[in-house]
Amino acid sequence: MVPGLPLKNTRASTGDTFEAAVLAGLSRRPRAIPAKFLYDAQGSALFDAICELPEYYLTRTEITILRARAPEIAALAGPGRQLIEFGSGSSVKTRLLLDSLEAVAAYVPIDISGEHLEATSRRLRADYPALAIVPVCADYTDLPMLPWLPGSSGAAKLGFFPGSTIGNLDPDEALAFLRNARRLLGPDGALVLGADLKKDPGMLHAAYNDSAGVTAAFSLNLLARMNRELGANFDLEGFAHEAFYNPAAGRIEIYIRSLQPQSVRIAGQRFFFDAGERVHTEYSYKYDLADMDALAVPAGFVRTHTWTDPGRLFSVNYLVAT
Ligand code: AVJ
Repeated sequence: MVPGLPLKNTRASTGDTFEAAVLAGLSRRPRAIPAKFLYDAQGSALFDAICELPEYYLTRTEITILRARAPEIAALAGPGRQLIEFGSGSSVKTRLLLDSLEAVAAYVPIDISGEHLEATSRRLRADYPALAIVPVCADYTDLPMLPWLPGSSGAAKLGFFPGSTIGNLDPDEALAFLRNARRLLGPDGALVLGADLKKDPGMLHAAYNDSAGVTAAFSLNLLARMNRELGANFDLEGFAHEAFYNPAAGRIEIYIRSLQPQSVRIAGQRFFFDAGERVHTEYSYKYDLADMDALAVPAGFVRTHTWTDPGRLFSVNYLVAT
């Protein structure tokens, strides 16, 4: 075990750079770029704007559930846990747990963005002066170990993975993530997992095709990011956001579609797009409770509690290590 990973000595990711991922993703068929690259500073700001949209019910519904159920979650978890958050961002939802959990041994936010981690940790330290905060700058899908905390080495761990971020992972990736989370959280571990529920396809469609066009801007920011960072020359007017619910697969599928035949230069290479050709950017899987169990059980968890809203739009699940 390594003694408490200091922020500066950690690696953001062992995975691909943006350039390598783009060149590889546009060179294969079907074309696809991993969703994690949507979240540069501008993409993160656009995602925050998505969360405020009337059609995008996910964030506000989950926050309402967490606010109502935090005392119950805290009672289940018991006192003295280390709280481990996978993809902590601005830790807004975490505060709801921190306000109810008793005698938290340490809070370990894991995030790929070092700037987010530093700013968020600074704000949290001001508001929770007694809390030990140990940020880890890493890709949470690919994390070999948690920091060794001498002060709370025996503490049981509570994982937190809100936001239906699990929906971005395909079933194999979701299982691999949960297995790794189970390993990191240990035999006394538990996980609070937020997941968007299956529902009326019309409502799902609206959530990913908002009338203000913010989701389209979020998608197309991937092209703008290539222009900014990879010297690409995408004309954003020549592409469109496309999102629809695939009921057989239980997921929203998101693509960027080329509106005409065109040629684009990216990092010194030339790429041709046919009229109508698509680049896949995101899946957003929807989980009913049977889907959740089918994922949790083979990963070494049992779902003991699920909380939802009156409209059954979103679920917050309590999984316990088996
Ligand atoms: C952050 C993965 C939960 O799937 O709803 C929102 C991302 N993409 N609108 C989702 C997203 C377009 C979001 N997650």
